[in-house]
Amino acid sequence: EVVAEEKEVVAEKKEVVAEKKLNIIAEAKNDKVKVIAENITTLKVDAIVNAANKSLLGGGGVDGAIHRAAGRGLLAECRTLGGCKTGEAKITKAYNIKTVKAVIHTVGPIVYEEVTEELEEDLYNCYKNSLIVAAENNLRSIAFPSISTGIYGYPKEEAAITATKAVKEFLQDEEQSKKIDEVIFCVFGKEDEEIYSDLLPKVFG
Ligand code: AR6
Repeated sequence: EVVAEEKEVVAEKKEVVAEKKLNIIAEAKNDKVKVIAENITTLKVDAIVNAANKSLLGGGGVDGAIHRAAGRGLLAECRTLGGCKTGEAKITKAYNIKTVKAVIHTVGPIVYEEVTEELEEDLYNCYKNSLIVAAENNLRSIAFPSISTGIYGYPKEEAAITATKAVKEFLQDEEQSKKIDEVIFCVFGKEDEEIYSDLLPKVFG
């Protein structure tokens, strides 16, 4: 019995280590929404979202990281898609990213000066349309980077508010919600770690 108990303790410890390795920094009570601090290409989820540009032919930031990890097959498929409009989302296979079934490419708005209502709506639509594409393709877990908040200049806090709002409203739709088990906000950098871990309990409880 003692041995069994010890085994249990070891198993528990292992679980903790596994969680730590994933860097889960916040989790909503609804159990579906998490914040994880990682390179998005290393996550084990059905779909990762790419913060792409309208050409869908690759770039810097997370787009560059995803294309590098996925390999040339991804670029070849992207060439067949005819680009993507701001706020819309298109799906490809994940090629050499073996922990993932698909990549959903979306194009965030570029902020030159201030965030207008139109830009906010574009960003909202990136999250909403990516979730719709995931649900349509039976992809039950999805990880988002902080779309538009790097090269495209969207203020991080405002972006997080819109991102969490879009996910919350999507999950409030009962039919859609049934099709998604897990939504991860994949944060990259201390600033977003703090913003999202503060925001998550406020938005999702
Ligand atoms: N994993 C997760 N997040 C990452 C990673 C990564 N490996 N690398 C960067 N980030 P950005 P945008 C974060 O600039 O602002 C490209 O050239 C980063 O810290 O990648 O939407 C495209 O082709 C930031 O929080 O995307 C477009 O031309 C977030 O990802 C343009 O950049 C988004 O930063 C899109 O700009």
